[in-house]
Amino acid sequence: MIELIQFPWSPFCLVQRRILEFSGAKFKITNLPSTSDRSLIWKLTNEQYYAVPILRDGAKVIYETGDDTQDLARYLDAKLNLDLFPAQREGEQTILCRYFEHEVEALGFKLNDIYFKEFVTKADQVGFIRHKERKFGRGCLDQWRAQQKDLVKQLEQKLAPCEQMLVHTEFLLGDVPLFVDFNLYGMVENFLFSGHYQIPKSLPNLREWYQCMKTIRLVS
Ligand SMILES: N[C@@H](CCC(=O)N[C@@H](CS)C(=O)NCC(=O)O)C(=O)O
Repeated sequence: MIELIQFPWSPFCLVQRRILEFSGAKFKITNLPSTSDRSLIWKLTNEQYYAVPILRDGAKVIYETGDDTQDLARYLDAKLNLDLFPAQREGEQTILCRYFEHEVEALGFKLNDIYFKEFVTKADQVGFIRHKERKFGRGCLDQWRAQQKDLVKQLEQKLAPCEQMLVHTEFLLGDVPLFVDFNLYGMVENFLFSGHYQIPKSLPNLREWYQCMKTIRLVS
């Protein structure tokens, strides 16, 4: 059985989880014991990788080989016949995913992280704060909390082009879901993870798309 090794709130993990659910395949989720304990991933990848998510499928272990690769999604796509990466949409998907994983993600995770005490265990909170502050500077979580309204506004603006696309089609690139839809879904789901936010009212088509993406299943 395929195993997804992850954190529940991670945008990149939420992408893979939704693809697995969509596929209807049986899979197992393993959450790492703490945000700073990457020893399971380190061991499984022969000391090549420590980020989440990774996949284990029997003897195979799949991890991202580059910053903007989609090795996990492509593995699931091929294995489970999902058709999420049609050749003729490859360029558009690459461009859009970079936007989602960088511009959208950068706002969504900050807005979720400010509520970290509600989803990170007490024992793990110091590790979580240290991890954030080492990358974003001392007091970053307090700064994001103070900037919350502005960050939501910025996110709304970043999502506006997706709203424009979804006025015309049910999914981002047409009438079937492609990898871009799952990719954006993961970023949006991370933003919503704390339960303190909603998709802005100015984005009604995105709201509708999100509800659909949350439950959509492959019909084979
Ligand atoms: N491009 C990678 C990004 C993965 C990533 O950035 N994961 C984060 C958690 S959301 C992580 O584990 N970063 C390394 C760390 O926290 O030390 C993917 O799509 O999986």
